[in-house]
Amino acid sequence: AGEPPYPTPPVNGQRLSENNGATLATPVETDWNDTISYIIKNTLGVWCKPQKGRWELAKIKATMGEEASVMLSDGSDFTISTRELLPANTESFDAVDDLVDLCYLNEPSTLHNLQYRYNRDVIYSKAGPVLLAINPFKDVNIFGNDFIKAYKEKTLDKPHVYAMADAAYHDMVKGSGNQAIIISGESGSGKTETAKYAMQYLASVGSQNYKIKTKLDQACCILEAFGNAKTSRNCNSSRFGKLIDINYNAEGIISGACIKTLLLEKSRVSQLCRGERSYHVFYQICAGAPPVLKDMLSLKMASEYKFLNQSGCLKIHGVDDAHNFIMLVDAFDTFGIPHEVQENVFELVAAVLWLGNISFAVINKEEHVVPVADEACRSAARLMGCKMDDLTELLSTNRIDIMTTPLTLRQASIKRDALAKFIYESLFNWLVEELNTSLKGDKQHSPHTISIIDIYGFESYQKNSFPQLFINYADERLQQHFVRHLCKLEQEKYESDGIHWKNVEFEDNQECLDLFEKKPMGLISILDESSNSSKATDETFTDEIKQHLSSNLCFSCEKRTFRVRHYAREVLYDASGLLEHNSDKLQYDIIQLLSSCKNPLNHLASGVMNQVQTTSQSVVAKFKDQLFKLIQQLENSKQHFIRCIKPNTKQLPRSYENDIVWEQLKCSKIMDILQISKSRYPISFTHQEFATRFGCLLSDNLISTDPLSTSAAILQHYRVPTQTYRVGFTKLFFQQVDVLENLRQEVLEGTRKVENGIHGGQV
Ligand code: AD9
Ligand code: MG
Repeated sequence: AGEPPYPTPPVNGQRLSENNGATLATPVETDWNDTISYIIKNTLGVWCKPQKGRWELAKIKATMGEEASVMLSDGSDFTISTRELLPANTESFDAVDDLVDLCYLNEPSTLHNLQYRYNRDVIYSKAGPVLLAINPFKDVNIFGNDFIKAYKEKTLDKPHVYAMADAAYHDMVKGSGNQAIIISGESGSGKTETAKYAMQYLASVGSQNYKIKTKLDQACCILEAFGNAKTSRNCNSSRFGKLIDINYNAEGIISGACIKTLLLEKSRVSQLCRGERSYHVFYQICAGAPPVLKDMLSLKMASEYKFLNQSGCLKIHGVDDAHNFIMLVDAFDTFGIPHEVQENVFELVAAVLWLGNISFAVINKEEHVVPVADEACRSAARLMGCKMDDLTELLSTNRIDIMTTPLTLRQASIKRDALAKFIYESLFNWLVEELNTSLKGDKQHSPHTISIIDIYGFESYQKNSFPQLFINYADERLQQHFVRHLCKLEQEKYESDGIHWKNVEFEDNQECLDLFEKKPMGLISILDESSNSSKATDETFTDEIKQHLSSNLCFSCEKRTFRVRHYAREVLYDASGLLEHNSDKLQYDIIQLLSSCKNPLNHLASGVMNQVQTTSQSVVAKFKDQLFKLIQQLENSKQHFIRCIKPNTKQLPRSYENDIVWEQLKCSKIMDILQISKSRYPISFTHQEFATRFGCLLSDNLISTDPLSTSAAILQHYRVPTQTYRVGFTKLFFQQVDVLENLRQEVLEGTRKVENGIHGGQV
């Protein structure tokens, strides 16, 4: 073997600077002064922060006790405490594919590596078992058929979502059961795009079935039109969570797929924040419906609808809504949805818009109101397929059995919005069912599944309400799953088998999850109970949470607001309106009216109506159940993790902000995962498994009846370097076994003989 391409440092970990904020314990600690001497001797670089600014590379000129005189690349020099220096990797480490391979694993080295790659459009990197994907916010030429082919044929082996999808596929084919690709990251970090690329790969690697491949693409188009919207974080933000199961037959060929969704943010239908938009489909239909359809729906421009024009934002820069409408119809056609049914769908979309335009007139001293009998009311009733009188009555009175009570303006507006939201939600759920019916294959002959999970990402605005609460709770749950798998279980596995292991301390987010989930008094239980109580108000709810949750370290309550310290960041929530959003009880008269409608709406809504009538759970309690089922499905699969990272908050290409990237790496515990991965033994065998598998490498006289003795003989005989494996009570753990596997193959193929006393050389 020749000289290594870089000087070997005296430590395999790195020194921690007190101010770098990460909890990087090193498996082997050595004296920092030794490292400094080593750096000076070999004229290696260090990282420093002149004037607490950004990290810069420097060379140490001299040291005086605890201080060092360093020179920056522009030739300037200054004096700094050696404690504020961090070792830099040599240039030969620039752009390593896996951060684990960095010799020094610290904040500036990690950020430098990712930025070096990002500047060259290399958006994927590995962080041990996790694939990191940094959002390029522009087209990078690394996707499409040629790349799929290259990853399929293994002529490319760089980190890529295709490589991860390929690994999942091959694990499945080789018999390791169901697989799950779990994509997480903040809002706008690129989860949904990444999920589509994963799906693209899985659809082509396991398919001669182009129909399903196209359908999967088109399903995304439909779901995004109805379930995505522009927020201030992301112009195409997913407002529902999704899990797509792709089913394969025994030969590894796609047989069908199934989409499962998590709670749609339906408040967006009637209420928008400044600068945001409602669901894309509304703008698409207003901009792109052909004249005949427009007439049929009495459709106007988006700017004419109150549900759309309230936020002062109707267009997204660079997005052609009219063109996207044509794409949507195309997608419906691919799914074989007949034109009359498509018309029914569009009638409902337009009905929702017209409902939003219904205004009210005061009719008496008590301020009771009735809807104004104008174009809005007429169109809404016509499109829903009900009599205008019935709609007018519904929106001016509450009817329980034979009792009717007139409504005030506020009550009538709430009821109108509830009706619009219910119609839209039913339509969304119905669409998902339609897609599933068409994607369903032969379940009986589909023993394997690869699931791709893409849910909403963490978000925080100036004003945060119910949607942020459930989105951030879901993100918190998924983060725990991520950390549990990659940090906790990994370390427990070694410890329980008696392996000496220097534990990497990491902060998990159990305290925050307890805040939400604790029974009987967690945020979800209190919210659930208050929503079901007729006496509860925003004030009593705030009092309750203050009283019961204040001891939780992640919680603090102010007047009408409360703060939650999420793993990602602290968020200030507005307590008012939470109960109303959460109770989601549909009045019986709304259900009755909808059932009598002529539009196939009554059929579309029936599933949701059944649910409404049979369950008394509040929205968030139902959501928690859905989320738990999803996590359970993940637990029963072999998991592959992708972490998406946004390089800036402005959704801009070619902009990489160190602080923003570091914040995400730190909170998501990527640095801890790296630390664990650096000293990890990913391959394991029980003593018996190892002895049986590699026993063929030993001559008979060296094989013992005790599997551990046989295993030890193999390791000794082939001089497997001791630092590459560990022997536990029940298992042997390895960093890699490629060489033993190759030897075994040669023996099995008869190209190598195992002779008594002759070892195969150092392995
Ligand atoms: V949210 O939690 O649903 O709000 P996501 O899903 O994490 O969010 P999304 O995938 O929608 O983010 O990505 C945001 C935008 O980044 C996309 O609309 C693209 O404009 C951009 N993006 C993301 N990934 C890529 C990519 N691989 N190539 C090019 C990308 N652009
Ligand atoms: Mg998304």
